[in-house]
Amino acid sequence: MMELKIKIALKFFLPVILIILVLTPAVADTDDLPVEQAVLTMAPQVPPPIDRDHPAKVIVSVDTTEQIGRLADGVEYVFWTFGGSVPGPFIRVRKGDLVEFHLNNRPDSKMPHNIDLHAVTGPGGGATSSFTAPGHTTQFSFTALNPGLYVYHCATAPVGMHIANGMYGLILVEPEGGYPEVDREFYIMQSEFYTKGDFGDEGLRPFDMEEALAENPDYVVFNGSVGALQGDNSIHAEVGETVRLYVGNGGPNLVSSFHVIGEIFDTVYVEGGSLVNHNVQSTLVPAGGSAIVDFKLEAPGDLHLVDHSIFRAFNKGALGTISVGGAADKVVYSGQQYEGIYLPEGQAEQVVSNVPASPVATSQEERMLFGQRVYERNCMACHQSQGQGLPGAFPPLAESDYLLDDTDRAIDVLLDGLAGEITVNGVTYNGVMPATRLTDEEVANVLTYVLNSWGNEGGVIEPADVAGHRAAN
Ligand code: HEC
Ligand SMILES: [Cu+2]
Repeated sequence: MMELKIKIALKFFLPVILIILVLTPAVADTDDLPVEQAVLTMAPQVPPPIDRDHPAKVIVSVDTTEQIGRLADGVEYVFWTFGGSVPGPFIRVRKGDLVEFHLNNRPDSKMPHNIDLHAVTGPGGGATSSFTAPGHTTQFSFTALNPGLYVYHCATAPVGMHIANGMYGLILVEPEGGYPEVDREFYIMQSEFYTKGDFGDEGLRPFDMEEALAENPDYVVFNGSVGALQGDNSIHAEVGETVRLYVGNGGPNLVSSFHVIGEIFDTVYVEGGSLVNHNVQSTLVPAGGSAIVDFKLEAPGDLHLVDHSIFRAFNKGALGTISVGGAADKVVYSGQQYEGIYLPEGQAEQVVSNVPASPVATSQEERMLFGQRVYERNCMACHQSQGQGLPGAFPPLAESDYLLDDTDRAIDVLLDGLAGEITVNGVTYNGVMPATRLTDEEVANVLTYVLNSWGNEGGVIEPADVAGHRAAN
């Protein structure tokens, strides 16, 4: 009897209880927050400052993509991204905001992705709630409890690889009342790329796990590629203006010694937090960390952003430019005041030491070895590692009838380049092979290597043969 009563009661009240549960918001007092869509910007752009004096519910929606893009001139890479760019979009919220985050993984992705925002207080920074398979979408919410500039990144296994391929960006949580006003704000994010081959080696370059483990990148860049902040992409400001850089470091491995050549940071929000320092030359930006730097522009000209671990700047890409317009103040900076010849006592002339010549092969074995090196640096990007070429683009050198029918002609191909229609093993190619700038020795070495690799039995080319062709032209 008792049991029956409970059953009836349940039957009657359960739907009512369920309806009440569904209608009750998960976070009790966020119910009446005003709702807004986040303004997202791509680097170097920063969303406008927040002028609210109260929290809001901010909706952020970001797609994850896997796409080929430019890493440097002539160099391409398969980037994994937030929002289709590296770094991902800049997100700007206010302390106390409830952020409703939607992660959408494009249907043409091959990998699942998720997001760990360092601004989140909770397991995985959101990663445990945002694992998203290709063609799926997920949602979670968090309250931005702490103000500061925070990195976000993908944290799907293998985590290092998702970050190395470009999955990071910045989220700014403004303190109540915001940061002091400045004239211009920019979004700068440093990161490294690990590729098969060396810096500048052309073609589509795959990720190199061994280099990543050794923390020895070929590229260290600002905003996702070499030159993303140079030339036409330089950022601009005027003398008299105040500039704020929101600087992040996606890593995955290196710590940045962030510096602007020709400026002093008037103010640094150390590590993107609330500690304020003044009059700073270089500030450390940890992997997975940030800094906010402010400075006033007193002199016109080009300022160069660098990682002051300086080989990264001049040899691996970590260079950017702020071109500053306006009138010069000769007291702030005079420009050059004198230039002349300086001869220390007893020295009549200045000597420049000679550049060492490329090594000279003394045996067939060495010719093959040196030739292989020339091939890997100068030919492999197009003709591929086994000389197999790339269908529709680059003809094969392995068992190429065009090559083996007339090995002498190959010397001219290297010296002069080749354009126009040719037929290799019955397939027509109509591309352009640029003339190489190799020495006689190098041409002989690389051709000898090509003629005796991958099933080719094509004999030997001597430097004298190359010299003969050069003279005949
Ligand atoms: C930027 C890409 C590129 C690079 C780098 C390059 N080649 Fe080529 N190569 C081509 C293209 C494209 C053709 C076909 C040109 C045409 O269609 O007329 C070609 C044609 C050739 C041919 C004749 C066709 C054949 O398959 O036998 C030879 C031989 C050759 N290249 C050798 C080399 C060697 C050796 C190097 C390195 C020193 C080199 N190439 C570097 C793009 C390249
Ligand atoms: Cu990912």
